[in-house]
Amino acid sequence: MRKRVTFITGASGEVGQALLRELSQDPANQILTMDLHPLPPELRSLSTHVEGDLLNMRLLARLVSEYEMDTIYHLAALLSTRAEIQPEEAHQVNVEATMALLKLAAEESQWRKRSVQFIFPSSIAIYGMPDRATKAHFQRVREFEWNQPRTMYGCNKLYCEQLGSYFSRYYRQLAVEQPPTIDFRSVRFPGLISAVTVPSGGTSDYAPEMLHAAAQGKPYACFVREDARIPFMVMPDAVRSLLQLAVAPRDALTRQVYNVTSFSLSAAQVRDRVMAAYPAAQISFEPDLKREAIIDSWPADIDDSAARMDWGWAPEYDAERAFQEYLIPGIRERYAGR
Ligand code: AKB
Repeated sequence: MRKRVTFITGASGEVGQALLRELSQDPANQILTMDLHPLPPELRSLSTHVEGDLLNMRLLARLVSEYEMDTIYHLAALLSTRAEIQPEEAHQVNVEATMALLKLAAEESQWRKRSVQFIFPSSIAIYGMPDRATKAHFQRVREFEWNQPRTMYGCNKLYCEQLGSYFSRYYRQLAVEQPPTIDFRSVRFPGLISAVTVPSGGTSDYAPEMLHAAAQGKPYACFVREDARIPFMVMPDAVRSLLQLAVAPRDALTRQVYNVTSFSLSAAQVRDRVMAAYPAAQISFEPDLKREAIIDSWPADIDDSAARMDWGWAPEYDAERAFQEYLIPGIRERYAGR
């Protein structure tokens, strides 16, 4: 008898760790996690963890023989800056591994005659504003607008949204007997900020980096100009959006991919909030024009009204609460005594 589990890929990453903490609050959840890296020691008791590569088909086959996956949270990805440095590897991780998992989920759904749920975090990187004037003009972008990414990561995420949708509606559409399809659902995240973990390889990383550097008394040179602006969300809201979308009644969903967001801040506004908490922080602006151009191609804000309407999405933390009640106290605790 196979063990029924919720499967989290990329579990050692920022979202993975936060999601694992949250899902494991319910002892009824049996959780299987996978990542190239081990989990941090404090999370090791919360799941059965497999250290390995999603592109290792023999390993995936072994996991399917041992576990029945009800829900897959497929979080493993190479983020936007790293994907520009290693585009082929990014394609393998971001696209080929997603394809392998979607196929696995479809075969599982067919075998057990019940949909496997597939939850996929996408990103504001799927948008591509052509220039700063356009970005200033079209402030809040809807799901179907400006879908012309300028990064490998953005292309990968946009394609995988489509692939997920294909696997949930048309996979093996010419077969005599139509297999049950997967239940694919996706959120497009803005830049994420956690009080507990520090990101790596993303382009929105300047905001969390600024904050974590200030908390450690380290100087920080921000790699975008002061007026560069994108939307952000704190990690507890990001995790809540994934969990809330997963339990939404299927017939309430009018789309498969939803924008979710919380607040939009310029880099200078992030600096001001950090300085209010850490007045001695040394923050300068030394733009890296190539990374800054990526930020300029992402919208200043996104419209998440479809998520609000269909499944009651609303962030708990606006900018004020995010900094005052989550980020600053959480970061103080994280670095206390160091
Ligand atoms: C990145 O910067 O690549 C990510 C993202 C916005 O998806 N944080």
